[in-house]
Amino acid sequence: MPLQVDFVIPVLNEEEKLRKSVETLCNYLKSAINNPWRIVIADNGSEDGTPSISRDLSRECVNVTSLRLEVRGRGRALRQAWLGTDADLVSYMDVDLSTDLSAVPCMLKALESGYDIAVGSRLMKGAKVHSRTVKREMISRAYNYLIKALFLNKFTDAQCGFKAMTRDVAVSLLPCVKDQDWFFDTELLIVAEKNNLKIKDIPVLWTDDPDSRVKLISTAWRDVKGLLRLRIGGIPSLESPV
Ligand SMILES: Nc1nc2c(ncn2[C@@H]2O[C@H](COP(=O)(O)OP(=O)(O)O)[C@@H](O)[C@H]2O)c(=O)[nH]1
Ligand SMILES: [Mg+2]
Repeated sequence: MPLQVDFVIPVLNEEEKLRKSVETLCNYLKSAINNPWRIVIADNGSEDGTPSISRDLSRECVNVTSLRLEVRGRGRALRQAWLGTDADLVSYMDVDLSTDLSAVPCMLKALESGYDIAVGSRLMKGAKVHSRTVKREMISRAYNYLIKALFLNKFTDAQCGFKAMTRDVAVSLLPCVKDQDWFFDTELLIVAEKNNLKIKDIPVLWTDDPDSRVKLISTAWRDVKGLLRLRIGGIPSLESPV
């Protein structure tokens, strides 16, 4: 029996891209995978037409649903979406579809063959990155070096907007992940690796979208504070190991 998979798209004020991206993803999934699937649009805090486009899309397509939280934070939205489903596998991708969708079958294969988590990587051998500014590239490389220096981890790209795991892993891992915002991804991977979960790095084809919700300076500062919190405060052990 093929595993049921949720593709969560976190969105904040994405009225311009949302419809096209969901339609592109729908068409891709219909032809590329055999698993039963759902797209979950996870919005928190949008103040533009995003909520009404989400509602329209979920009325038009049986495979699309949406959820809305009032408090912002991408990690918060992903947590809610991943814990509120009965799908076997949960994942997310950014609405700009910067990660080429050819990573989807690789991700499913990894999870179906026993990995706990599959992560897109722009920094490993085999990955290709288009249109990324030198500034973003340098910040990304420096950040991932810093993580490696502090935690001696093996995963190569903490922040790629493409990740997936089994729901059982999400249920046991997420209570140990405190951040509700951009550091959520990094914290999740550090806690997972230190608890010996099997992480599959997948090299992706990434086409950068310069339209970004990230405030670089404040986000970088919060990331560094998050890393120090884990380094000094320690990494929690999963209460209910997978
Ligand atoms: N639900 C939710 N999604 C968010 C929030 N902030 C950003 N996003 C989404 O996260 C994804 C990545 O954002 P983006 O601006 O492309 O990040 P970048 O590619 O790193 O510059 C997009 O789908 C955004 O709409 C938030 O507070 N809540
Ligand atoms: Mg983006």
